[in-house]
Amino acid sequence: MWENIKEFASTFFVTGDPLIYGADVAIVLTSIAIVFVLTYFKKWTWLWREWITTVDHKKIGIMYLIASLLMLFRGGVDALLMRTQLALPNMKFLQADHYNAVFTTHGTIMILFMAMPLMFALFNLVVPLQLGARDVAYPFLNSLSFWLFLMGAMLFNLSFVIGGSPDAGWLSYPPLSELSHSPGVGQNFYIWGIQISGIGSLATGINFLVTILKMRAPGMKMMKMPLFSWSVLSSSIMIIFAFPILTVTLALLFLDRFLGAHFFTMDLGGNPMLYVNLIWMWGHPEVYIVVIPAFGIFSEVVATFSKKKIFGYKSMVFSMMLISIVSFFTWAHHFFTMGSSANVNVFFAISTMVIGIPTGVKVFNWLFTMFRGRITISQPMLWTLGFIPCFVVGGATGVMLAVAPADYQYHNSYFLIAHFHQVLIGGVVFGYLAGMYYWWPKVFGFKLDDRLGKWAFWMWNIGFYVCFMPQYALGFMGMTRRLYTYGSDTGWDLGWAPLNLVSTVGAFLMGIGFIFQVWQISYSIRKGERDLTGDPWGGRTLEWSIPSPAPMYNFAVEPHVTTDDAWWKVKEDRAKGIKPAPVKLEPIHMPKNSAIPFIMSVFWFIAGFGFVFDWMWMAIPGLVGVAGCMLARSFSYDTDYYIPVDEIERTEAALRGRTV
Ligand code: HEM
Ligand SMILES: [Cu+2]
Repeated sequence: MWENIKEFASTFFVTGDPLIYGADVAIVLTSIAIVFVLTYFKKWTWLWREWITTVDHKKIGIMYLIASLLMLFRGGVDALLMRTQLALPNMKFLQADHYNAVFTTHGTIMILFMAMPLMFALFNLVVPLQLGARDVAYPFLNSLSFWLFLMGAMLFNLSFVIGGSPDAGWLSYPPLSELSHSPGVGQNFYIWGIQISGIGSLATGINFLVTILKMRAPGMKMMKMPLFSWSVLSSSIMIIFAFPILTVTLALLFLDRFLGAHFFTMDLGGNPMLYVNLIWMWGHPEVYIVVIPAFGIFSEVVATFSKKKIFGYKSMVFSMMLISIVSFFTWAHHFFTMGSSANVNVFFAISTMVIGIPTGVKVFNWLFTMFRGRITISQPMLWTLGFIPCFVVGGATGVMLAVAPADYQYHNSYFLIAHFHQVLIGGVVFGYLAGMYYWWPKVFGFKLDDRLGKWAFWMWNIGFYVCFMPQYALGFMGMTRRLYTYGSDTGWDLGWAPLNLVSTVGAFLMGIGFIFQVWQISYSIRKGERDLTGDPWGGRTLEWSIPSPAPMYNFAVEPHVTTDDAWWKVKEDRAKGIKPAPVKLEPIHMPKNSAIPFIMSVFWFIAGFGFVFDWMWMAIPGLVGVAGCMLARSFSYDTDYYIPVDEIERTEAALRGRTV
């Protein structure tokens, strides 16, 4: 009996590495600390009422923001571990199999559990306010999306201490990810972590598509909509078409592993390249899903801080929509070396290069907006200015990679690693950070400290080039990706070591940048400049017309829109002495909180955990619980309420008293 338990525990818990024992201790201590603090300060009901059961888009946005910054930390630590191992030849810091696990979790976490939720954070925090709406179209579904994401992310992260991490790369190619080559549970954690959060992402795409199509303030025609909202529309459409492909692909891989099917095996009619094609049919649109909203953010920031209307609004809209379509026809550029015919490769090479055109149009539009503008270099603008050169070089190296015959040299080399980090960090991370700094005062009611922010920016920006420029050269010098170490012959004779060392220094500079940001946030919570105006930057769009932080119903009266840059117009009218027509307050219709999204996601977690370990006694009750929650939701009719006029009056008086 005792022997059995011991044997089970030794396979169930990951053992043998000091890093992992450290993590075990950290997890236990943090959990105890959280429980203690919540109990000591009697915060359990507050947590449940205000956060866990909330359907308010603003609070859901804040929860996404916190979760994604934590994931940025985890993914960043993974990155530093890898860079430490590669700093010098023959390093003994990480073993080969451990290195495999680390690049796998780094890539997966950064894209799916950092970039995606950070993007959803901004969708939630900004879109309804920009549209003049009171919430998203489906607030209940929105909460469900968040909890599914969080449970999926937790399941994935658990593999670090329980069962073992996945280690077949961030896209989990077969045959490596098949049972024959990865018999452990790591790959199952990968499949279920992503499946569960993927359902949430799909639902978010649907939610924001409908929100943008149906919830805009009266008078806001599509072509009067702010560009960030346009970018969210473009991204949501891509999510809706791309995520089902991911779900099906991972489901088929699961059937291979779970039931011994042969979709992607090497024998009995299976074909691993089928998987590679399918996963990139999702994977390529996925990178545009995360980068297009960054373009939207830059458009808002550039216009606001140049004190000008965005240059080329229509061409901006058109290029975003064009990119979202063309991005579905480029996937094979990830495996030009597969052996398809020259004609096939030519098609994908050209479609890839075509994307450069609308992207270039956007870059010129930003430059023309700044041209002769009254530019203020605030923090959001700083990240935007850092982004432009970085993204342009990243785009140019992307076009180099798109040259199919040349890709036989670049493929899977460090040149590729440098290229995609350039667009992912320079485009996505810089973009979302610009967005975070821009909308932070709207969300929290205070600005983030300027001086610490500048330090953070320069550390990130300089660190970025120091880290990734040498990697282009390393790629040309023959260093391949996913390499866990190199000998002193290549290291010193071929000159890999000095470049790798420089690269590692750059990575740590970015790490210091992140520490500055943590410092900046904790400092500004106490000392940050309060925003009493609701419009600290002189904004142009509707979110700046209401107090910061916004009241729970956002707009006391529905705004009526007549032009683009709707709030700018109101301010111009006011300056001319034109008074807005008096309005009458009416009761506001709001959705009620619900515990079902959280409970349902916990059941998904239980089901997922059961499937990971092949424990049907756990998986089936989990699924039954999910079905039960669906039924409970179907029969709950008490889902909404009205905020009475006197309560709105009181809230507004308090807010305006403080704000005007
Ligand atoms: C913050 C600084 C970052 C550093 C220093 C860094 C470093 C690295 C390193 C050393 C690798 C492994 C290369 C290899 O051995 O093949 C890697 C892979 C990867 N990184 Fe990053 N990274 C950073 C940020 C990011 C971000 C922000 C994203 C995405 C949004 C990202 C996505 C990826 C992906 C997808 C892979 C490929 C994983 C695989 O090969 O399966 N990284 N990164
Ligand atoms: Cu691609």
